[in-house]
Amino acid sequence: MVVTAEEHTRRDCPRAVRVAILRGMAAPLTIHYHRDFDGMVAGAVLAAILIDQFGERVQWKSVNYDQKRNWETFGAGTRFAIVDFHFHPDAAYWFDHHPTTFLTPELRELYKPSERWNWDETSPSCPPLILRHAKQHWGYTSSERFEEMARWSDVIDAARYESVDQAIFGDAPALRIARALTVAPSQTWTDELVEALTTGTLEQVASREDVERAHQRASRNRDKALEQFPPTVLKNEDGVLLYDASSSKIRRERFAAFYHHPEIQYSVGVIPTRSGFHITCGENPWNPPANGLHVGEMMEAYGGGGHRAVGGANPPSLEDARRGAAEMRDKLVVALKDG
Ligand SMILES: [Mn+2]
Repeated sequence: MVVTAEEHTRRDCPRAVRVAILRGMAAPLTIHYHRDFDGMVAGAVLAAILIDQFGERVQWKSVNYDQKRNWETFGAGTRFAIVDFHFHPDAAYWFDHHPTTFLTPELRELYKPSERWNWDETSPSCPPLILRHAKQHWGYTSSERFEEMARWSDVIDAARYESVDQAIFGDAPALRIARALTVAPSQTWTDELVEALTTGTLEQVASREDVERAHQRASRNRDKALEQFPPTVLKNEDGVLLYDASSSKIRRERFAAFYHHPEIQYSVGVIPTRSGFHITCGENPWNPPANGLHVGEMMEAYGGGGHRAVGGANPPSLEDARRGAAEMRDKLVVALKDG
C-alpha cells in the first residue's frame, strides 16, 4: 500500500515534524478509484497518462461506498483525482460514467466538462472515456495494452459477455482478474494490482501468483454457487424465474439463473446483503424479451431503482422482500403475455 505523506504525518508525527514534512515535500497526487475491474483499470490508465504527459507524481488508493458519508470533507488537504466514482468538486481530475454520480443537486451544478473533468453516462465503463479525453485534450496516444483493457472493461462493467458460458467460465486474463477480485485477500490488494496494471499487460497481471491463487479460490466458490442454485428456485413459468437465495449459507453467482435456465427472459430473486435483504431483477442478457420493460422503474414501487434491463430494491424486511419479488414476478409474466 502507498501511504501518503499526509496520512503518514497525521498518524505518527508530532505537529512540528508534520508541518516540516508537508512543506518540504510536494505531495503526490492520489488517484482514488472504485474498487472493481473497470475502476482499477481507470486508476492505472489515468496514473500512466499523468506520469507520461505531465510528469506528475502519483499514487493510488481505492475508495468505497462507506466514504460517501463524509463526502464534503473527502480528501481535504490533499491533491486528489477520482475515477469511476462520485463527482467531487475539489478533485484535480475526475472521470466517471455512472448516472448516479452526483450526490446532490448542488454538486450537479458544480460540474462543467473541462480539461480535467469528464462525465459520460453513455460510456459502458470508465477507462475508454479517460483514453478518449486524454487524446482530445492532452494529445495522448493510447497503447494497444490500454485499448485491450478498455475493451474488457466495457464487457465486464456493462455485462456484455458473448454468452452465459463466457460470463461464468471465461478464461481470458481480464475475466480471471475480475473473478479474483471477488475474493480479494485485503482492502489494499487492488492498490498493488493497479500498480501492476500501470506497466504490465492483462496477461502479466493475471499470471501473478496472488491473482492466480485468488482466481482458483473464486472459481471454487462459483462452482459451489452453481450447485446451490437449483434448490432456491420457487417458480419457473412463462419465461420468468423466481428464486429465494436469502439463506446466508448460499453462495451467489450473478448469472446462475441464466446458466441453469437459458430459456428464461427474466429472473427475480431475493438475496441477503450486509444490512438486510435485496430484491434483484434482471433481463436475461442472452435471451432478452422483445418488448423489454423498464425494470429499474418497476423496482421504484419497492423503494429501489436501476436501469432498464436490471434493477433492485432493499425492502425493510425479509417478508417484504419475498412479497415484492413474487409481485414483480407476476407483473413481468403479465407484461410478457401482453407484449
Ligand atoms: Mn466501476
